[in-house]
Amino acid sequence: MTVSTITTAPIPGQKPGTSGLRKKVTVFQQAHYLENFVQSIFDTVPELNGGVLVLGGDGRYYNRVAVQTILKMAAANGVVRVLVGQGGFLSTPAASCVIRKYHATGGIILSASHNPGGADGDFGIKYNIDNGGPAPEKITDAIYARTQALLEYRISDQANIPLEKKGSYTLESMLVEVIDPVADYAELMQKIFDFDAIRAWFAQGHRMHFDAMSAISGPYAKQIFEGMLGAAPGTVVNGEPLEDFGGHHPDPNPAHATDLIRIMALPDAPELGAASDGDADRNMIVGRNFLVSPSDSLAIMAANAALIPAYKAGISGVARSMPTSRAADLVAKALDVPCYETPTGWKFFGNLLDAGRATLCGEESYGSGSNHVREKDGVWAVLFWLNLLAITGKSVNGIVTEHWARFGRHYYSRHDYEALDVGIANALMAHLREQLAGLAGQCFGAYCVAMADDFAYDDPVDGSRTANQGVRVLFENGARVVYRLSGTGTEGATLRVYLELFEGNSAQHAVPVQEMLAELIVIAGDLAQIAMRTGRKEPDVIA
Ligand code: VG1
Ligand code: CO
Repeated sequence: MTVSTITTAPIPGQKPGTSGLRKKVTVFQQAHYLENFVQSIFDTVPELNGGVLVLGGDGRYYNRVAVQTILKMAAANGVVRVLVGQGGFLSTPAASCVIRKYHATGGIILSASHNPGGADGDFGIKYNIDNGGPAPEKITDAIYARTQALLEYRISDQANIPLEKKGSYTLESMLVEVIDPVADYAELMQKIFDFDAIRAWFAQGHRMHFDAMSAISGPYAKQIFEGMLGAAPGTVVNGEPLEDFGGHHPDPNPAHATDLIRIMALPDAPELGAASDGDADRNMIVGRNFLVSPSDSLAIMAANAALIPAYKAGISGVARSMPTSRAADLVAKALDVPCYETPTGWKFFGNLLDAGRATLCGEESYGSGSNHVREKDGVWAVLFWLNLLAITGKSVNGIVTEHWARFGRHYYSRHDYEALDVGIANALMAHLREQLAGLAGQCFGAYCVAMADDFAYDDPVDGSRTANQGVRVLFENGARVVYRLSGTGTEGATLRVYLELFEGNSAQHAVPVQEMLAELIVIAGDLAQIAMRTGRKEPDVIA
């Protein structure tokens, strides 16, 4: 048993994106690739020397190998104790929960979330700080800077830890505790929601269909929904985490959760349909033949939060990422609490949650969460909806349409153009930015531009400024188009176009989304010259 110092050289391109460093598995398999990044974390966060680390991932291909490597490097870098999920598993929200509960120094989460897995798929690694949330940009920037100067890393040569068995082990002088990945998280959920009411609802014969998409939410969903809440066996499908997610994109949206959509359109569909993503931090909520937009889901949660035990005293505020629809803003106004608009990515919510300025947060990308952890949380969101159904006796469709009748409806859609040439995508964004100054006052049919800018965020807690977070064009009639490039992809560039239109008149609320947005879609395409510049006639994904 010896600790070695291995000579290495900086590897270019190890810059974390919206949520950690994501690359093809084959890139991570290159010599020193993972080790360099992990050593850069240890060098950037000196408190880990003598500290406690939480470690786990979504079980995708390379998870097991990476966990063993990181354990050996943690031991060599002076970590005193590591809590690692059994099998190397921890969902992203569960990792956040465990970091907080055991007052860990930080956590390393292995996931590429909604990106496909397998030997030819994607892998990812992310560092979370002691509040349980993703490291803020000043830390991820410092980690990246370190990768560019790194010349050596430290690692133990001790044998692998048997991750399949819960228990305590030692690696050099470091304690490794292999913990139940579900237990702490399930206990936390019980404190938040009315489990008795949900249990009674299932006992009355109500049904749910949860598609874990062969990803990490499966063990959590099975234990909580079927085990603790009495949902019928078989409620959770695709509940075994697979290294390649069965060959699918573990991305809960209408483009990838097609089985769920089909089942929820059948005449005998259950009351609630739901799905989660690779690392179980996203959620998709579906009623009978009825899709809930994630932006609406956030607004509805805020409007009904007082019905949930943990939030019955009221919420302190709401936060949403900039591209997320402004439905939550209207609810915050009615509740007389602030609504914060942040850049895309959960790391921007951490300060607001820590400061008690926001209780609920959400993103249009099927993510929502609260101050219970510092990550978005898929199973939590499904429990929130179950709790609402159980205590109101209403249907998903009923809750949403009543919400629209009260607040109006924000028609919303996101159009993604994937695997674009990086140069073309950057030029498209640059062209949009060049037009910004002259856009206000221009009209496109009935759509007149009120304001256009490149979104920048000033964090009200630590005063940091984050610029260039997406081009937004606001129209006088309340419509909005946002353009940004994805920061999670591993192939070329992905252009996301976010479209939003407010309709206050309930008589119009049954119009299909793409039909309602048709004119805005054409304007958005023309403004950015999407077809001309990319050669694409249609988006790859409509969410
Ligand atoms: C996407 C989503 C963003 C989300 C991020 C991580 O980022 O748009 O809202 O926070 O993924 O989610 P981007 O940069 O590709 O648009 V997860 O569940 O993939 O960790
Ligand atoms: Co995710």
